[in-house]
Amino acid sequence: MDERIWVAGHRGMVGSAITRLFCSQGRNVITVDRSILDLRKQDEVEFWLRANKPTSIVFAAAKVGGIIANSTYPADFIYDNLTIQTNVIHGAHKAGVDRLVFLGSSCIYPKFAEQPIKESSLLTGPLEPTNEWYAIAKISGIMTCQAYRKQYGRRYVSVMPCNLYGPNDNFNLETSHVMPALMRKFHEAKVTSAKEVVVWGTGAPLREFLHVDDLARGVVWCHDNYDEYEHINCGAGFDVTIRELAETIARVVGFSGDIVFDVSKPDGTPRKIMDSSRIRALGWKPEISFDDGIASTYRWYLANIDAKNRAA
Ligand code: GFB
Repeated sequence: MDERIWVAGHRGMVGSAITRLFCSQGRNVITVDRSILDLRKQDEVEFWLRANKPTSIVFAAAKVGGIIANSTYPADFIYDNLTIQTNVIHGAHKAGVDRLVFLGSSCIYPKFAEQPIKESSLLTGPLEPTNEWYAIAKISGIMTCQAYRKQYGRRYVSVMPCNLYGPNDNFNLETSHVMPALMRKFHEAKVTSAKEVVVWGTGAPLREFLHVDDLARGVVWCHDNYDEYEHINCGAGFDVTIRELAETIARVVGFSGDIVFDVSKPDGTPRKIMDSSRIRALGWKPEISFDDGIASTYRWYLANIDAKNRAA
């Protein structure tokens, strides 16, 4: 049978990286725009699946956002994510699609999980309150895949990435994650000769950052080879404090003013580095260094976001 891989969420940072990689391998990816198919509409999803007959699905469609977006819009985060993932996973089963890769997030793990966090830490303690609605939706996604595997023998698997960054990220300061937010803040401070940049929280939390092209290689590998009940971690293997991240971005961007911490903003979870030894034992490892990844993402930002803003 000819391969037809549906990458759901192909316009996002993760989905676009996975689509690029599949296409570079000469593989047949099918996509559908949000304006054509609203994944929150069950009937439409099931109709589209019957009509387009993918042979496999990579589920990279999600309502995502940074720490403030997650805690400000909890209803959107839990409703959108639960609805779209349930429609796609259940619809895939009904349409006879036997293979699906579900993408989650390291925020599924308990706030005070033992570090580095093993896959087996799932559901062993309370979640981080700033993103528990998103986390509950993603945990439900893992278990939905497991349910269809257990009851129907479907080869549905789940991959958990750490914090990601790269081309096609969201650079909106209200809703973005920390990496694109700081890149934009430092860049704008440089071009306006501002004296300081405000960074949220204390600067003490640790985060594990992986370039999205490295994640894409892990996801494509799992699509082709991973077929286990348990979800699998996919992380960079090191973490940095938010202060170190801010200093690195300031250096790459060329901002030499002050970095000020706004402690009225939340820190979120203190640390969430994952134990990715299982996927490493299977042969995957990151290839893009932290400094190179930040530098190339900043070049992408200049060429795509800053250039667009200046033209507007
Ligand atoms: O990336 P981020 O929003 O999400 O924030 P999480 C990471 C850390 O960076 C927090 C700090 O301690 C923030 O307070 N930070 C500093 C900033 N300055 C900024 C800024 O200008 N913008 C942002 N956004 N943060 C998310 C979850 O948690 O991680 C999601 O909310 C998801 O559910 C995602 O799991 C990967 O790492 O705290």
